Amino acid sequence: MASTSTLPQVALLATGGTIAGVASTPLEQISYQAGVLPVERMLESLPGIDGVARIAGVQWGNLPSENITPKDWAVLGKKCAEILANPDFCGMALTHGTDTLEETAFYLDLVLPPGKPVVLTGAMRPATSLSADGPINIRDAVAVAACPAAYGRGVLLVMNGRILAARAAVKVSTLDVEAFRALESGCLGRVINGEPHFYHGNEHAPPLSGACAALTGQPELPRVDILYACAGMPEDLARHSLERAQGIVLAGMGNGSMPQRICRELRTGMTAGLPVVRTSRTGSGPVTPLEEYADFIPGGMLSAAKARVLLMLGLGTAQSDDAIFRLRHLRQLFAVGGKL
Ligand code: DAS
Repeated sequence: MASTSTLPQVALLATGGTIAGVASTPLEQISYQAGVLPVERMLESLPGIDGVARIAGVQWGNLPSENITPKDWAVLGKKCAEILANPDFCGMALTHGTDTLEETAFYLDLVLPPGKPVVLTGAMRPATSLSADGPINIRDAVAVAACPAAYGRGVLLVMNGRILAARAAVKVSTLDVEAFRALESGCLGRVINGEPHFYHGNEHAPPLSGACAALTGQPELPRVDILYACAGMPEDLARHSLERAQGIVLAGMGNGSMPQRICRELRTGMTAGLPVVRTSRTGSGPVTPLEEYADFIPGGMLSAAKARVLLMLGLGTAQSDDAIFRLRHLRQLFAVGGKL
């Protein structure tokens, strides 16, 4: 084992979630309080972690991730940029609740230029649980953050031994420790017995990584609503969002389709310059351009939650009041960000 002082240094930034959660007994896995333990306590449960990297724990917050907001993304993005600019660190890992981990990860991917590894992880069982998954996930995330082969791959997510790209990872299970998948593109690699293995090289920078760096730390992003399409969906839901939001993401049926009445309603907004992105509630497969929806922006491979993050940042970077220019800019962003 390398002597501790020659090991790379990784920042471990803790934001809360189940990984820092506490239940009343070791047998309780479902009912617990998320975001309780401080980062030092989480590190105490990791004997041997000092053989992977030197770790500097940073307590950013201790929130259940359902309470994380775009304002928090801004503060977090700024903090990450500061840490990454520090030459003492070769990379960073973040602990985060799994419920909105994919949104924070994609936000960070869009605002942090690809370079030093940024690796998010979480847990599906509280820290007090029998067979808690948090400690091993932290060990694996730190190993990836310290790994030269992880450089330049954009923001990553490591859970249950799988290494996933932030843009592709989605939470697919309410309870399983195998909670995240990249359904179409698959995982980038695995951590086997603490050692990261990537299946391919990193010669291609991930699409859009760092594309919205100009907005790092920007606390106010435009409001974008998600509308979930369903049979007989009332039009006033669409009307409500059209009156308040600056952009809408439709979690459509199948290949991003919607009831005709909803389509008509959304078109009134689009005519006035409000962009609407079509995604799918199915959870997998691309949403393709379609003649009948030519005025909508196709979300491609992006889930509704990720399309919302991209639309918020895309509207923020459009820097023009001209609706045609804005729409062209957004179409380009989605063409790149949403491709397989
Ligand atoms: N409530 C969840 C959250 O903080 C717990 C978790 O999955 O971490 O996102």
